[in-house]
Amino acid sequence: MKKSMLVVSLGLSAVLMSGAYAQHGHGHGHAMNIEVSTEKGTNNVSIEKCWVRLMPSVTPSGGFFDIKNHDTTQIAVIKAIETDAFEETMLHRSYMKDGQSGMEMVPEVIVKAGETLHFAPGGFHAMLEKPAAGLKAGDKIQTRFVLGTGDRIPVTCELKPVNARSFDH
Ligand SMILES: [Cu+2]
Repeated sequence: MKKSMLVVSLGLSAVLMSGAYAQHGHGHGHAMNIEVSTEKGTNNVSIEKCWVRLMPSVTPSGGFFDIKNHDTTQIAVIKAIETDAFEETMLHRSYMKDGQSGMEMVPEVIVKAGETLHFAPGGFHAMLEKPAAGLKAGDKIQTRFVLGTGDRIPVTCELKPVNARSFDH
């Protein structure tokens, strides 16, 4: 009897999860093969136009920004994003496969020498979960971008409402 109730409650949470993802425009996808770089990359990196689409706390919020690699000879490696404003942060990538959108976690993001990589809705994004109490659109949060070298770059990110589409709009 107890066992069957457990099964029912697990089934319900699975339904709730998929509902949350659908609302967020994401589905579950199969992980692609991703190789982790053996290079540490450069420290000559800047992060601009960082913003977070702040969702109700049960739904993960997306973080977006431009990463500029100013080094014309080396790649830049982004390993993680740290912040006290959210309990969990992940690097994610959205993709389309067979007409279905999905997203997956990536262990790092590479920015080619001399190039700028745009994190934007529908592509690479930071996935931020479990916001600190009281966060609201218009607030600014402090984050640290962790590079392959182990260095951290402090970045201020602006929280924006659910209908925000970019840093400027
Ligand atoms: Cu995501």
